[in-house]
Amino acid sequence: MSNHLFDAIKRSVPSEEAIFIETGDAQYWTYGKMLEWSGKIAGAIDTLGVRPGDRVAVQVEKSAEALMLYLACIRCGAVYLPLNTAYTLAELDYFIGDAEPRLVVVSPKAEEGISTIASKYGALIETLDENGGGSLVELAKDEPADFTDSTRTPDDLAAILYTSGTTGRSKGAMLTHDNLLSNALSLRDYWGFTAQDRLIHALPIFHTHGLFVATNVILTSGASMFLLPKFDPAEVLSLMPRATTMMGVPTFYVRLLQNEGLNRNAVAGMRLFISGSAPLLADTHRAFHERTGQAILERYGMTETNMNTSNPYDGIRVAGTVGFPLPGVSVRVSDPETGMALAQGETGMIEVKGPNVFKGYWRMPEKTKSEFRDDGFFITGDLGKIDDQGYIHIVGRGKDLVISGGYNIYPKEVETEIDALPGIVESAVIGIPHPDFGEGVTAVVVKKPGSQTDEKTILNALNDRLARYKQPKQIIFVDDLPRNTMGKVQKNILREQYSLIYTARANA
Ligand code: MCA
Ligand code: AMP
Repeated sequence: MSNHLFDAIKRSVPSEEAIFIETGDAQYWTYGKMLEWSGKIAGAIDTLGVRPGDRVAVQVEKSAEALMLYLACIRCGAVYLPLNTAYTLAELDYFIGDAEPRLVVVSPKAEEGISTIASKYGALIETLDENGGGSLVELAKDEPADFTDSTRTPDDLAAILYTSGTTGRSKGAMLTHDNLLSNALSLRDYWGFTAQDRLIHALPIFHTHGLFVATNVILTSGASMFLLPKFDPAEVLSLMPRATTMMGVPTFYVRLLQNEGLNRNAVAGMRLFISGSAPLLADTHRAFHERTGQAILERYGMTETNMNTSNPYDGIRVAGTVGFPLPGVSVRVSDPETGMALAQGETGMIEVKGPNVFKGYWRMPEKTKSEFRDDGFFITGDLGKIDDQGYIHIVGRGKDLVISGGYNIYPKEVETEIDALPGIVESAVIGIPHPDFGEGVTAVVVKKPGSQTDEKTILNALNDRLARYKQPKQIIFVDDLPRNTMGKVQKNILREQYSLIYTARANA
């Protein structure tokens, strides 16, 4: 009897008394308490009737208890399905309908709205609040702490994470126990994590970065983390003297640089700053180095693949690159059309293969097949090259995707919503350089003649349909969209034409 991921976590526990989590209100979670509460919650889920392989969908605020719920699912064999807290009811309806979870866990304040959706798809509903209360915790209190973990092989599913699709429909990426464990162990060793590390954890816990990269690396190192509800530069700076490492999206570093408290002294005890989820501008890398003497380590991953490449821990971290393939991961660059491997230095499609790569998209075998080459390499949709030193550069995206503050937005999804509004002919959604979020979601819209629709009307209509971070930061009205001879909208022309709108606004 073994549970592939949780057995490895148990083997990494330094002692029952060692600290795993410190929350902002100076509450401590020891590793012993982690074992006890993940076991109790696993018991509660099991008593509710959740069986191995059943999905448990979770949309809750960040808390230590929420991480216990993730671990409880791993222990009882359920498939953990985290959902962004910004998702609207319309978005949740799709995810719950598609994944058909046995149980949905939500914040008490969202229970009323979501319960209709849960009952529509035959799911049970329980609550968990940001202070560690809620009906699920009440159930867990009556459960014994010594839960017998369910047997899970390396190939069994541990989680499904939804990523939006270029054609509109979101796809559930199926991640196995070994996808998560192999990547966590690899990152732990590559980045030199030990039980002495204390990570500043200010990321959300419903995406790969904050959930798997941060949490699983800490757990498999027997280390500890400061679990913060959100990113607040002043709070992060105040914790640095007691921390050793931080993981963040580029916006974290941009915002830290705006704080005068960031200097060599403030980071003296920090051994590593890691960035990922979106391109870190070389300027940000240089400015951070100048101010602190520390070179941010940039790495590259995807929901479907966990982490693929990383700049070296020992060695030169080159700004504007994502480093080398992680041990055990193969990366190649191919011709996007033919799939033929390209020579070193040439730009093409980045493809990856390794134990980190997901099992496929939930109930989408055709889609899964079309995104893999016959020899098992996954086609990332990212365009890049490998330089003569072996460093990988991401130079663009073959997929129509905007990344804003580390969140992905698929233009097609936003365009579909805008185009359905009265008075609209069509729209093109693009990402434009944004000083804070890296890229700002921008909609270029053509109205019907005589239509009174304005920016406010469109944004109000999107409020119930799309999570806030997906909504355009600006809407530009035009008479028509530029098209090529095939009739395809030329987004590159729009991106160029409006490239300065956010920087101009910031400098005004
Ligand atoms: C918040 N807003 C945003 C974003 N976040 N708008 C666009 N993009 C965003 N990322 C909206 C808010 O709803 C609000 O809207 C307004 O912007 C200002 O909010 P603010 O308070 O400034 O935002 P915040 O709460 O400080 O959040 C910014 C943030 C956050 C800290 C950058 O977005 C964040 O934590 N991002 C990390 C995302 C992440 O973990 N990605 C990893 C995905 P209004 O005022 O109009 O209401 S995993 C991944 O990508 C792969 C696998 C990988 O490689 O890691
Ligand atoms: P997600 O769908 O959230 O998993 O986002 C994955 C995408 O984020 C990748 O396919 C890349 O386009 C992008 N990404 C992640 N890390 C980096 C990075 N360090 N540099 C550039 N793009 C990145």
